Amino acid sequence: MVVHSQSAALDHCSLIKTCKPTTSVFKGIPVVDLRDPEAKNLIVKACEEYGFFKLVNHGVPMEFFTRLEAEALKFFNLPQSDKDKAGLPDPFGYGFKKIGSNGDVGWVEYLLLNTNPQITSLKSLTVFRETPEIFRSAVNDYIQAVKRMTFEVVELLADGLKIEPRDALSRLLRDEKSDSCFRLNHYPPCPELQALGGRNLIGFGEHTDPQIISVLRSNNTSGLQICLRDKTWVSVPPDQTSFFINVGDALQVMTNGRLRSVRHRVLAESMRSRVSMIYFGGPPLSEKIAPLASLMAKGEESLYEEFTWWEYKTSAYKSRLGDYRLGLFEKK
Ligand code: GA4
Repeated sequence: MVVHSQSAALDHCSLIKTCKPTTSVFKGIPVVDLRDPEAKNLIVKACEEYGFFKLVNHGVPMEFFTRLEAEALKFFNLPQSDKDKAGLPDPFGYGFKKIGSNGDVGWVEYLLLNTNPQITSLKSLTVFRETPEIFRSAVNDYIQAVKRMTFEVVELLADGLKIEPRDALSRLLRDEKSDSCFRLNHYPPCPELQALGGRNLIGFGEHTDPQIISVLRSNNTSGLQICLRDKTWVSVPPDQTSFFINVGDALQVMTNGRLRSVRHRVLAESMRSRVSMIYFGGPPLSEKIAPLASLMAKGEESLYEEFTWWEYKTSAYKSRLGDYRLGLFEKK
């Protein structure tokens, strides 16, 4: 996404929403140290209060981040015509401004990849010409390490919530048919933002993630915001060494609303480019998504109609980004 002139850039921006700048950098993001003996309780508390937390001491080597970030930038810095050869994200490939298939747009370009099986056949890799292997191994190493760490996190969460068996969540992510995906986002700087009267350009509009859990790592740029329970938007201070973890819609249902998926969005920066990498851990398509029996109090009823992940995903992919997608599945 190379910006040629101010007017061209503003043309580009014209469909993309802006919002008032939010000044509040939130100091209260819960931080969980994966090696803390109390981690399981802290994860539960963070997920209950915010549906979101920062994970430190996670054991994934920084080298995996920097290698993948460099590879991602190599791709995003290719000429637009080369990137376009990578194939549209239907569902996996390269996307430029368009998000989903229902008219949502953002100041973002991205690669969307399947995590099962390993990244082997993605058409977009051919644009790397002589270096597809380097990209492939950077993605695979990163995903493998992040998955392993995520399994541990959801097992701690299950422990903390006293879910039985302990692998009730992690087995869904470990399953070779798990419908998980991976996204590399690039939010180019938008210097012309100043011309928009100090407003912020929406990089990725507000939404919740449909899956069980999402694990994000970004470079040191700000932009990520979460919506607190009182509906205020707050900025998450960036930390390129840590992960940010989101509760997704499926986990909300599996905990019968005890944990809530967090609404979040990304604002573009005017001077620096943001790169983020997100693993979305989802269950197999055929899996029934319903409250886990061990979490239900005596006589408690599910807040949701029963559905499979395939049904939910199909419905989600027909929705607009900002929709409250679980609404369709709530019991009346
Ligand atoms: C949000 C979480 C993931 O990025 C994603 C997104 C997907 C897409 O970009 O194609 C969706 C969005 C996400 C939710 C609603 C639908 C589908 C765009 C959109 C408008 C890959 C996912 O699984 O759902």
